Amino acid sequence: MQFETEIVFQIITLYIKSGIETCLLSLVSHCEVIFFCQNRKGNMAEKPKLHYFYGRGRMETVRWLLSAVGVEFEEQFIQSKADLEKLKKDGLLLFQQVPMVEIDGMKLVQSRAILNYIAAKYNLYGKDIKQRALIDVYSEGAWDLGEMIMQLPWKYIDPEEREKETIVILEKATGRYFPVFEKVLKDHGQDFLVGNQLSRADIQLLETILATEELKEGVLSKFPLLKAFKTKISNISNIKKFLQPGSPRKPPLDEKMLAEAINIFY
Ligand SMILES: N[C@@H](CCC(=O)N[C@@H](CS)C(=O)NCC(=O)O)C(=O)O
Repeated sequence: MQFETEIVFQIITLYIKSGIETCLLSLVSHCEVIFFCQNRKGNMAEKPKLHYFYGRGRMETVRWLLSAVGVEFEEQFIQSKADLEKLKKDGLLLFQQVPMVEIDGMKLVQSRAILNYIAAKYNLYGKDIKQRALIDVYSEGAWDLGEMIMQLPWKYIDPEEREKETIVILEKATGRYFPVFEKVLKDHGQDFLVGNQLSRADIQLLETILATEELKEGVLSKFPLLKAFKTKISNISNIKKFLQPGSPRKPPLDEKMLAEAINIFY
């Protein structure tokens, strides 16, 4: 503000000294400077900061949504129990849990609350409350399947049990979840799940489809519309970028990452 006042003062002085034309020219260029500075300030303040361990877990969908809308973010990785304890001791985690996202002056926790906020802020939540309800229904369906996959290495340490559970999950994917989404796409014949525009439901469904395919290639073979949906959503430019190597997208949890995560949380 001080800077802006100073510029106005300079412009008045210029008007007195050199007349209206020089003064107007100067006004235009100074306004550009002010807008540039304000924009930079705004953007800097808005860059969200994600606190989680280096893994997908309950933060991955947050990374997906932000990336899909082209919002850059920082990641503060929790690498040890001590890192997590420090966040707790500093009073930064409302329920002593992560994910936590610093965004717009808030320290948001609860993964779904974080996703709701991002979806609402970046227009991924439909046009009215009915669309929003439908988007919630589809996102929650995708989340339920995704959560089973995410928890697989945590819950089933024994390889044989993990194998058995993988089969159960795949049966649920192809018997319960994918048929619903295939039917939705068939019934309205549109490119997106709700309201013929991109919403969090499309992004969350794509995330879950890809995670399911990591369990078994070709799992979409009986779902032609979901296959086409996958290709279409994957090719949206921000999403395409996110799917390329070097993006903030995290790999599936391997044994090493799992051991590190167990050390942090248990
Ligand atoms: N309902 C919460 C659950 C969060 C949660 O369970 N976080 C785990 C890591 S994924 C955690 O912080 N565990 C440490 C603890 O509970 O002390 C959410 O969805 O964000």
